[in-house]
Amino acid sequence: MQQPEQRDEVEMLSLMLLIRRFEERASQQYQAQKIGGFCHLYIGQEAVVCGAVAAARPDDYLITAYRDHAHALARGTSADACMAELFGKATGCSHGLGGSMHYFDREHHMYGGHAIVGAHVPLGVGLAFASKYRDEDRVTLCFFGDGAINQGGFHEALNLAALYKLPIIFVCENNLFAMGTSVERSTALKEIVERAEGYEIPGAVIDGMNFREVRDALAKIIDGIRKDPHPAFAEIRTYRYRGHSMSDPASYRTKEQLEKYRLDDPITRLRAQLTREEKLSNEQFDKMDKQAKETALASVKFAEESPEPPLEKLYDYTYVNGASA
Ligand SMILES: Cc1ncc(C[n+]2csc(CCOP(=O)(O)OP(=O)(O)O)c2C)c(N)n1
Repeated sequence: MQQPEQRDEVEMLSLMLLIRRFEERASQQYQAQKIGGFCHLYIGQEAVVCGAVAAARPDDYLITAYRDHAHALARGTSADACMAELFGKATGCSHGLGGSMHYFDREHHMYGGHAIVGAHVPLGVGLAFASKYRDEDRVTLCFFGDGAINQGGFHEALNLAALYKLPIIFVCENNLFAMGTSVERSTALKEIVERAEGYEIPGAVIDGMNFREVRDALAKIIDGIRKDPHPAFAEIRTYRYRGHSMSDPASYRTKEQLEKYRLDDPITRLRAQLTREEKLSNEQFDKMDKQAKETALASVKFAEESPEPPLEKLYDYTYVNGASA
């Protein structure tokens, strides 16, 4: 049986850097019109998925919404396969047929990449049901935004997960906004975590700008689920620095708010923690950052040089044929 990833913190910092540099390159390529369709960046939220992945086992199921580049990279999908997917190339992680919002990597147990707000939450419950049905001890990590918690399917999913005691952690990445709508304007509850109480699901509030806090809090919750299957809910408070998608100037929020969160940057914070504890030198950090930038740049070259998917493949991969996950 696979063990938790136990990745060391310097390695996780390097992963956060890769995610950040990858998305900066993606943004540049989008502006150069090399990438079509939608493109939602995760910049600012890196500690959430990295903390979660560090707390979980590589064979635990993971599912998320459309802001999914980081979730694939954190799980081990290569930057090449991620960039090629943005370019719509056959070497992409969804064979170039999904694009930014539909990353998929079965080998790394990353089950999407879903564009309809809240619609994948019941799918996450399905994954958790599958592990219970097959008597596996895998936990499902189901990520979604604050915009998903008022959708009908979300409530049906939580109810079923509680009723069947399914091994799933609902991870709400509360970045304060659903497109341009702030949580206060969309949600009757003051505290999102209280949503879980209505289903007798235990909940926790976690600082999503702090990698260590995310990892440690989720490790405890996941450990509890593995020992005694049940659903849990984590509201992870975070912030996206960029607009909702590439076409959003984000005029609904103040410069001061953005600046406040930038000062609390998850990469800077983990770097400072490690430096203070003499686990990381400035030279090491610079080297890791240079490496992340080179990997991101190389992924653009890989994507550019990759072939388009052939026309006859257009309807392939909609459903998995045969084999179980
Ligand atoms: C059912 C549905 N309604 C509306 C949309 C349009 N839409 C796309 S993203 C989004 C906001 C979702 O925000 P949130 O869930 O908080 O995630 P975040 O973008 O903050 O990661 C909306 C309303 C959609 N994709 N699906």
